[in-house]
Order: sequence, then structure tokens, then C-alpha cells
Amino acid sequence: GNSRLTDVINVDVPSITKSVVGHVQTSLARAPYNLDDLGAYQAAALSVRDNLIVNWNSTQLNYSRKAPKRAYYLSLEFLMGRTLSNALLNLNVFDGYSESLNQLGFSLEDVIVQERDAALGNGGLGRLAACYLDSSATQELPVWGYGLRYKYGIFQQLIKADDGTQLEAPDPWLEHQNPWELPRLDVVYEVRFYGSSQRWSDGSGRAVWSGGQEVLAVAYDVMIPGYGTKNTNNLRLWESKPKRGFDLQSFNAGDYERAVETSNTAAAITSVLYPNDHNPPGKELRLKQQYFWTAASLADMMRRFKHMEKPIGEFAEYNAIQLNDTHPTLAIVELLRILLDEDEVPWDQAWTIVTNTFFFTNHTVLPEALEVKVFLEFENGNGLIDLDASLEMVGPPHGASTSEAYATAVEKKFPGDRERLARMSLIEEGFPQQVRMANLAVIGSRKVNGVAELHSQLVQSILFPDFVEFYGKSKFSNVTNGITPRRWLDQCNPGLSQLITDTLELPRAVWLKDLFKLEGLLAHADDERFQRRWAAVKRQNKERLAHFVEKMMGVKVDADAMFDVQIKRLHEYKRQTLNILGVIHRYLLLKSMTPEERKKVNKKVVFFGGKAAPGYYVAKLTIRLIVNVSRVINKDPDTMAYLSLFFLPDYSVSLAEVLIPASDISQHISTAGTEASGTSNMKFCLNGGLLVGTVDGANIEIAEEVGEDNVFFFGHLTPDVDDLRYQHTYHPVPVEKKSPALAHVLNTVSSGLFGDEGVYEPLLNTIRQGDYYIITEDFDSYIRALEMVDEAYADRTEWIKKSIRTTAKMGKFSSDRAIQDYAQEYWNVESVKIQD
Ligand code: 26V
Repeated sequence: GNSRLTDVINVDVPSITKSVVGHVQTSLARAPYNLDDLGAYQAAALSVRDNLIVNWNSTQLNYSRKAPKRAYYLSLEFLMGRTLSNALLNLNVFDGYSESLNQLGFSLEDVIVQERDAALGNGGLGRLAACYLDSSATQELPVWGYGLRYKYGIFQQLIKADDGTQLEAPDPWLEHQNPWELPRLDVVYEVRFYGSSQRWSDGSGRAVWSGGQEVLAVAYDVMIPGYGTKNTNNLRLWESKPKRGFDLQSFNAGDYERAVETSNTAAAITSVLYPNDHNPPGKELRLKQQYFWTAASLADMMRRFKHMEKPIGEFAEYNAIQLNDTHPTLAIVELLRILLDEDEVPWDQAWTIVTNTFFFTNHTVLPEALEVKVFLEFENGNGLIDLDASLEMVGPPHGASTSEAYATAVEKKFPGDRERLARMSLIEEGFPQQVRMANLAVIGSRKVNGVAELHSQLVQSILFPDFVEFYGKSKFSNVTNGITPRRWLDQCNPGLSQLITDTLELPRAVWLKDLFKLEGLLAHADDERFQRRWAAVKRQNKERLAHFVEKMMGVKVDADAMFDVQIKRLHEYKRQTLNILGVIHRYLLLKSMTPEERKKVNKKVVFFGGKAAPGYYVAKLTIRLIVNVSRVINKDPDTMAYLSLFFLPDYSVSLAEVLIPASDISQHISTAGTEASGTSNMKFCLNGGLLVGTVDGANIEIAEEVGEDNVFFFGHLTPDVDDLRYQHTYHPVPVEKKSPALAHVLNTVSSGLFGDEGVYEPLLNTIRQGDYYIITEDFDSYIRALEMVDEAYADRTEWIKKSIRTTAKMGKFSSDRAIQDYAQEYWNVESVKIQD
């Protein structure tokens, strides 16, 4: 069905087979007969890797020879998912491997799913970084990613059988060896922690830093192939390692625990990804991760730059560094430290270089997500708590000079405005004092951006108004997020990809690199044959998901029903609660109907997926409610034909690749002004799913592109939210008054219909009291929007047209466009074509 042979130029099946079998025998040391799917995956991956290595080498050699300006994407998270299928498609050898594996008695589909996801990220921010790497390589831009090689990625989510609560288990993704990384045991840096620093007395700001603890950073390179190009970029991940394996003295003295203690603390740094997004953990280990990673990355960039033999003053002409949120902000003070202490650059020039090098992307306006770092006391501490001590604790001794120079400049521009000075300070006063990472990121960067139009406005008006006044508007701008159409259409939805290629009469290699070409589909939206094929693809994808769910959960899923999906991290602002309360409302309505009435109702299957931060009590309670509601309604004989509900455990990139192509409608229902962008909204629309959502984040720009008549908007708008919150706090009105329908639903949950009498009260009370995310205010209009969805779906032809028009207008949301924005408007880097 999904043959891609049409555009394949280079399918040399015998040589692929030779390479795969060669790896079975000499790399895996196994016999080609009697091989299982896992073995076949490993051999196929090693064979593909051989090709990647060749391309990677010539790319890196070309970059070194041509010495272009480079950009570095610093992100603590890269949510890569699986690599094999992506590499096969980007190298244009998918069919060749498929055929070869068939001949060897395997199905490529079964082999592909043997791979574990590389899940080194929490959600949108980490997946965005992965899409940006794909687009950078595809556009032949000299961009590297820098991150950490966590031994354990995002935790595995289990749902407890008895009460439906979330449990967390470790994600040992490196258990089998990882064929996509190249250990670079020779690329090693020493990173210092603690110790003390002696400042020179010449007023230069220069210091000598010594003592403390040194940890080694070892590089692991992950190859990032571009689509339809030889260019293969690099993602360099650091692993921490003790400088000395163990302490021989303690060992000889018989104290074995002591002997390995320091080696344990060193290894701990890159042991695990922090699983909370939006709530900074405030743990010493997290700060250590941040310094370890930024120090190693900068040392590496500096070594590369020194190799070019350019004057240090030209550093920013050859290097641009994008900060993915505030997590890598210590890079600013670390570069300053290197320039001052190691290269003896005068302070003013050093600061100019720094502020020409860095660019800062903010990813949320939620106040609780803003990183402030507690001043941890100096190890040899004299009890002095100031910026110097704090930043010296983990590293660079130049926090204070930065802070002073900057305070002087602010004071000069706004003389005597003490309150403003306090707001703009790098230090949040109090006990203990804390460093405001966002303020440091703003002052140390050339440009600051948000991730969708509305969000970028809010970044300027809510987060940094003082800085907009201080620096002027031009320092602040917007780069709307994007997604890679290679993974999020071609790879996850081969049926649709093929239909698009057939319809546009363009090679897929063309439209996948220029997504605006999808507009060509508009001319076919009224063609009935095309509509039927379009609907058939969606139907197939729904059946694929139905089979998947049946296999995973042992329950039948009706692919005739409308599929309604909400998949994202659990968070109050994302309002999964609103969705589940809406499901209960629908269930109660169905229960109140006669069998005859029910027959006229649109059949619906609702899917949820997503992880809650382990310590986020209300989010975990929401999962528990969803699971227990599903247990009641899925076996209610009155309603089960019309409404069913699934919480799919352990949501991941790979699960998203099955869910997204199968959705008829998806939910993006954050309180207006809280979701910076959202990126799954783009993925659903690209796959012909429609949206129900609030006027928030990138939903707004999606509606601008596809037309408001193709999006189901509801709810209050951003400017009204603060007032409504104020009313709920100071002039509370009972839920019954505002929304009788919601009150009925809340009371039904309280009554214990879904078991666990009383346990949901803390969750329900977040709505009954305060209602910070204004669920009460939005509930009725949400229900109305869902009714509109049902009505629209009843006219199936019209629905299919909406679906086609939606996909056709998604060009803007390719991450290729986003990366072009960064490359041109921010980094000033140009593509480098690889020659052999
Ligand atoms: C913050 C923190 C705080 C410290 C602990 C670990 C951690 C991890 C991640 C974050 C960042 C939270 C911000 C975030 O993930 N924002 C999301 O970024 C997406 C990509 O721009 C965007 O689509 C989502 O709307 C936004 O919520």
C-alpha cells in the first residue's frame, strides 16, 4: 500500500542485505538465521549508521575547512524519539531496507518498533529542539546542538491497576547499546565546582579560580541527518565522569564506600532528566547539571574557535548561541569568565562579545516556571551570600561584576528609580537571596523572543516591560514555533504523504522541503474522488490506532466513532480537567436520553495521554479521575456504544506518531494567555485533524492561516482573564450560579459515582474556590463548542473539506520556516553545501 519506490533513486537491495548480514555476523556476533526482531533492528541500525558516519564526517570536515559562522542550540532537553525510521527516510533508503529485511524474513514495521525512544525531554520544549535539529540539517546550516546524555530519560508512566493513580519507573533507555551515538572518549574537558577564587587587585575584574572538585565531561556525538541532503549535523551530549576512578588511599585503608564516593557524585550529574516542567526543582544537582553542561559546551566551542586562529574579538562573528529557555543562562557568565580570566580580554570588550553571541528564547509566562537559583553557600564558606559566592559555588566568579556594571547603567538611565532598579536586578532580595535567571538571560543576550505572536507580546508586556523600556523594542521579537513535516507527516502518516504527492504531482522531496506547496491541495478540496481518498486515509489511521489500543489495553475501539484527542503534559493551565468534566457532562446527558434519542448522537471516543510531574498532586489526581471515569463509562451498557474514554499510559513521541494521524478533533484548551505556543496543535492540523481550542498560543496563528470557520474556538480572551480571576477571589459566586451544568458535574463526582468517595475533593476545590484557570467561566462555551463540533461532523463532506483545507494551509508551521527565521534574523548563519 505505502510503497515509496516511486521516488527512490538508489535502491540497491543486495548491497543493503550484505551490509545488514555483515553486521549480524561481525558486530552482533550472531547467526543470520534464528535472529529475532531486536537483533534485526540492531543490525539494520548499524548498517544505516555506517552511511550516517560517512556523511557526518564529510559534513564536519567541510565545516572545518570553510570555517563559516556556526550556531549552537543549547538545550537541556532533546526529545528525539526513535531514529531508525527517520534516518531511513532522510537518507531515502526506506524501501531498500524494507525489501532487504523482507528477503531476510522480517517486516521493517516490526523491526522499527524494537527501538526505544530517546526521551531526553519533558514535552514541547524538548521536542521543539529535536525538530529544530532536523530542520537545521535539512537546510544545510552549520548548527550543532549541545545537551546532556542522561542515563535515564523521562520516567516511564504506569497506571496502578487498583486505583488508577500514576506510578513512575526509571527509563533505562541505554540498556541495549545505542547505535546512534559515537562516544568521543578523546573529547574531554575538566569542569570545576566549588573551590575559591582570588580576584586580581588591578581592577580588571580578572580572577584565579582553584581548588574544589573537578569532574570530567565526555562527549557523545549523535548524528543528525538532513532530509534529502548529505549534510549530517551533530548533537553533542555530555556525560559526567569522575576525574579519578576512586580514591586509592581510602581503598587501601579498607574504606570501600569512601573510595567510590566521589566517583558516584561525579556520575550523578548526568544520571537523570528532571521530570518537572514549569516548576524549578531548586536542587543543587540541577544547578550542577546546568553549569557542567554550559562549561563543557563553551570550552568545546572555544577550542574550535581557537583552531581557526582568529582574533578573540571576532568570537561573535563566528559563533551564535541560542539559549533554550533560562536553563543554559550560566553560559553567559561562563563565557565572560573565559574571556576575562583565560584570554585576558578587557571587561568592556568581553561583555560586548558576550552580548553579541547569545540569543534567548522564553517558553512560558507562568510565574512559577521562572528560574531563580538559591544562593548555595560557598563550601569553604565565610557565610557571605552574594551573587559572586553563589555563582562561584558552581563556577564562574563574574556574576558580581556583571551585576554591578549593569546596575550602574540602569541607574544612569533612570536615576533614583529604586523600585525599577529592584525589579530589574539580577538578585531577588530576601533570605536567602536568589539569582533571577531570566533577567540575566535578557541582559546577556542580543535578542529575546517568545514562541508565538501572542506569547511574544506577553513576554514584553508581562515579563520584561522594564527591559523593553531600557533597551528599546527592537531587542524583543517573535519566532513562532514549527514542527518538522518529515517526522510529523511523512514518517507518521505515509498514507497521507503518498496521497499528497499523488495529488500535487510533485515529488515528496519537493513539498516536504517547501511546505507552502501544500496550498496546491486547495484546488482539489471539492474533488469527490480526492475527498474519498482523504477520508480513507484517516479511516486507516484510526484503525491502526484502534488495533494499537486493543493490543495495549485489551479493549475494542470503534473506528466508526469520532476520535477526540488531548495529549500533553498534565498541568492545571492546560485544563485536562475541563476536558474530563466535559466528558462526564456528555455521559450524564446520554444517560438521561431514551435509547431512541441516543441513536441520533455522534459516537465519540475520547483519548487522553500525558505524564504528571511526580510531585504535582493535583495533576496526578486528574489522571486518577480520568482513569476511573473511563472504568465506569466504558462498561455502561446504556452508553458504551456512543461514548468511550481511554487514558493511554506512558505517552511518548512514538505514541504521538500513532495518535496524531488518527485524530478527527484534538483539544488545545489552555486558559487564554497561558500556553506559550503549543506544537501538537500544528501536528494535528498538518495531519488533517481539526482543533477545538481557546484563543491562545499558536492556535491563534493556526486560525489565521486556515480560517476561523475551520477552527472551533471558545472561551474568554487573554485581556479578560485577570479580571475574572480577581472576581473569583474577591467576589466569589457559587458555581451553581455561573454554570448549573458544571455544578451538576462537580456534584456527581463528589457523590462518588466514579468511586473513591472524597478523594477528588482537592481537585474539585481548585475550581470551587479561586478557580485560577477559570474553568467555571469557560465551561458553558466549551460545551457549546463541542456541540458545534458534533454538528459539523454530521455533514461529513463538509468536514472532509475542512480537513483538507486545514492541511493545505499549514506551510507556515514547518520548523524549516522557524529555523530560517532564527538563521537570518538572529544568528546570521548561512548554509554550507557539502562536497565530497
Ligand atoms: C522549565 C523547567 C523549570 C525547571 C525544571 C525543569 C524545567 C523544564 C522545562 C521548563 C520549561 C517550561 C516551559 C515549556 O516547556 N514551555 C513550552 O514550550 C513549548 C515550546 O516552545 C511550547 O509549545 C509550550 O506552549 C510551552 O508550554
